[in-house]
Formats: sequence, C-alpha cells, structure tokens
Amino acid sequence: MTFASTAAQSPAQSPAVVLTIAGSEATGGAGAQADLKTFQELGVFGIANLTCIVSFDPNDNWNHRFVPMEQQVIADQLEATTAAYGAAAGAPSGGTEPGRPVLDTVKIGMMGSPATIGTVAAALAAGDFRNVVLDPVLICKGQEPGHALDTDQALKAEILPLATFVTPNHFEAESLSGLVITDVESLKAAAIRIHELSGAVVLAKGGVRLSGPDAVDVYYDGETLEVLSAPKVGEVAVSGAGCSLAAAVTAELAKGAAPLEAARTAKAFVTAGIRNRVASGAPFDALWQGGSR
Ligand code: PXL
Repeated sequence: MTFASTAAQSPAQSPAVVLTIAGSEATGGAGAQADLKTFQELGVFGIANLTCIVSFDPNDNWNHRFVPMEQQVIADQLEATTAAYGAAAGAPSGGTEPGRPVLDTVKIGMMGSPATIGTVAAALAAGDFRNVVLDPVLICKGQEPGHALDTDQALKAEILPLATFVTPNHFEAESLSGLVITDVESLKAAAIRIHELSGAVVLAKGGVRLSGPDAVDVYYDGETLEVLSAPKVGEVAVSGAGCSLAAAVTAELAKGAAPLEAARTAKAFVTAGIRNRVASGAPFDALWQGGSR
C-alpha cells in the first residue's frame, strides 16, 4: 500500500511532535489518554506508545488490574515511532525533508515493571531527545507504597539519569530524595536533592498532601527555586492531575518554552482542569483537559 503525501502541511503549519511512553488507564482519567488529551489541547501532535493496560476493578474497591505489554510489542512501538519521527530517523522518504517535524521531546509515564524500564531506557539512550520529561509513577492511587520496590529501584537507576525534567508527587519526592516532606520548606529541600541526584529540572508537587489553603509545587532547575501556588480545589486528589501536569510541561517544552515557563503554564492548565473536573461512578473525579477553554 502507498500513501500519497501531496497533502503534507507546509513547515509553518507543522505542529511539534511529542511522544508519551505510558500505560492505558481504561476509564480515560489518567495515563496515556490524559497525556494525549493534554497534547491536543496544547496544540502539539501527540503519539502514545503503550507499556501496560490498567483497568480499575469496581468489584474490588477500584484497585488496579495491571496487564503489561509484551516487551517486543513495546520495542515495536518505539521502533515505529522513532523511524517515523525520530531525530535520527532514517525514514526512507522523510528523513531529510525540510520542515519535517522532528520528535525530540518525550514523556515517560507508568512503566510498571523492571523489564519495561529496560526496554524504554534502551530506546531513550539510542534516541536523540532534547527533552525527556519523567513522571516517576512509583505507585498509583489505591496501591500500597513499596508494593513494587524492584520497579522503583530500576526507575531510579535506569530512567532518572536520562531525564531532563522530573515531576514527582509528594510520595515520589520522598522516595527519590530520601527526605520526609511535611511542608513547603521540606518540599524545597527534596526538590534540590532530586536535582542534585539527577541533574534534571524538578517540579515537585505538594498537591493536596500538604496542609494549607493552597496547592503548592516547587520548581528547581539548579539556579532558580520557585514556589508555584494556586488555591486548592477541594482536598481530594483528582485522577489524571499528575499525568496532565507532566504532559503539559512536555507540550510546552516541545513548543520551545523555557522550563520555568513550561512549569507555570502546566500549573495553570491543571488548576483549570481540576476546577472543571468530571465526576463518575468511581470514587474519584477526573481532570478535564478542556477546563481552560
Ligand atoms: O496517575 C498515575 C497513573 C499513570 N498511568 C496509569 C495509571 C495511573 C493511575 O491510575 O493507571 C496507566
């Protein structure tokens, strides 16, 4: 089969291309679905390569049923994507066309197993990515902390060193930094520690886990330390907030925003999405990516 390319967009119209390597969350609140909706909303061409499928179980307290993709299937998706859009793409017809968008920005979401981390780390190391945004999904809501220590350790050892931007939540920031986080000051200390460990720009999320009227995140890039703050919308975490925040950072970086600007835009995007969240029969609401329209 051949595909005509006569309708190709002119360079000026080409959107930035971004990839999320993430899990599917069947109800559409979190994971790759949240990432793709965020990408679309922020005007970039989104690609999802799936690592696993999560289906909450309504008959078991909405716990996670987790099915990993076969490693070969993950590798196949990454091969197809990087051949089509990657910086080093040897795509037979597209490699050198002027104006062709180049995939240089990737978001890493839920990996789920050490094997998947190995497959993804190999693709990242082989690729030529300008921005690697890591949402270090160590556990999801409803799972017990530490249920998958081997996965947590592999993420720290193999993916964190490749990240250029990392967005840990309260629990993940404690795990990555080894510090206890009880307030904004300790969140700052954790952000600094995680930057020292990884070299990445850090956006550490306090969310609803820190007490007080505001949802506070800490940004640190090695020079600038900034507290990003917005009034809390309720005291209950909303599904997809973490995924959408990291996806919004990813989209903004791909469009050329500076890291601090990307963080500020992402915070505003998520705040609007939480204000306009979608209720469901599940015990948690889902962020609405169209909330800032
Ligand atoms: O919110 C973290 C997360 C990320 N990715 C997938 C998930 C979840 C939480 O449910 O299912 C696939």
